[in-house]
Amino acid sequence: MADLSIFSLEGKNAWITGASYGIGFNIAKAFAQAGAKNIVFNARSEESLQLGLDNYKAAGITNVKGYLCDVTDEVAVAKLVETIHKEIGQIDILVNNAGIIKRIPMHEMTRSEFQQVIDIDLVAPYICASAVLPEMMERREGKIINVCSMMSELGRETVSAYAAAKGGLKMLTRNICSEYGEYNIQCNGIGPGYIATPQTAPLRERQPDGSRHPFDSFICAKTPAGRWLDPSELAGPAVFLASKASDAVNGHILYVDGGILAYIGRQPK
Ligand code: NAP
Ligand code: GCO
Repeated sequence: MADLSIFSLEGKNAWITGASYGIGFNIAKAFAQAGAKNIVFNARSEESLQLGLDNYKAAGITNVKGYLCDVTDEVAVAKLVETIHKEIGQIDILVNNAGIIKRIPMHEMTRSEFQQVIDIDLVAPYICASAVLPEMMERREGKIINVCSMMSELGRETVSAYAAAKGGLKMLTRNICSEYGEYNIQCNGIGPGYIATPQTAPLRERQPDGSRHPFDSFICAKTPAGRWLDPSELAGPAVFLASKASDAVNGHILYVDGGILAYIGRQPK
C-alpha cells in the first residue's frame, strides 16, 4: 500500500503571492486542506487584502495571514519575508502566483505597459524567490512553484508581453532548479490551461446579442474536454509539487491544461 503521507503538507508554512482570489486562492485552499500549518498571502491593496481574508474565512480556513505587499517592490518583499520569519516561522513553500495580463496588439502597446507585465509576471518571481532562498539554503530544504501558462509554450495575438514573461518564467524555473538543486530545493512550474477566473472573465463574456464570446467557443474547441477549467482543478497538481512526493521532480513545468498542448483542436462540424 503506497504511503500517501508523502502528499501531506503537515507542519509546512506556505506563502502564495497575490492569493486573495482566483488561482492563488484555490492553491492556498488546497494547501490548507493538505494540512499546511500556516498559509500566508499578500495583496497590493487594502481592498484586495480584505477580500482575501473574507474568502479564506468563508472557506473555513483560519490558519491564514494576509499582508499588504506589491511583489514588484523588492524592499517591501524583503520586509515581508522578514516579518513572516518573525511572526510565522520558516517559509517551506513559495508559490509565485501574482500576475497580470494586458491584451493589446504589440505595435500599439506602450513601453510602460509592456514593462508592467514583465515586472509583475517575471521580475517579481525573481524578487520573491531571491528573498526566500537564503533561509531555504540554510535549512537545505524548500519548494518554489512558479505559475506559468500556456503562453510559456505558445503565442497568440495581443499577449506579447505576457508570453515573453511566462516564457521567461519557464526558464527562470529551470535555472533556479539548476542553481539550487544541490540545497535540496525543488523549483517547478505549474502551467494552467484556460481557467475561469477574473483574469479570463473578459474572454468569456456574453456578446451584446447574448451569444457566446468567440474566444470562449475557440478555447472550448482547443480543449479536448470542450470546457474551461475550474481553479479548483489545480489543487492536486499544486499539492503534489509542494509536497515530499515531488522531491525528485525539479525544473519541470506541470501543465494542467486539460490537454490543450496535445490537441490540434476540434474540427469544425
Ligand atoms: P487574477 O484573477 O487576475 O488574480 C491575480 C492576482 O494577482 C490578484 O489577486 C492580484 O491582486 C494579484 N496581483 C497582481 N499584481 C500584483 C502585484 N504587483 N502584487 C501583488 N499581487 C498582485 O488571475 P488568475 O487567473 O487567478 O491568475 C493567477 C496566476 O495564474 C497569474 O500569474 C496568471 O498569469 C496565471 N495563469 C492564469 C490562467 C487563467 O486562465 N486564469 C492560466 C494560466 C496562468 P489585485 O486584486 O490587487 O489585482
Ligand atoms: C489569454 C488568457 C491566457 C490565460 C493563460 C493561459 O488572454 O490568452 O488570459 O493567457 O490567462 O495564461 O494559460
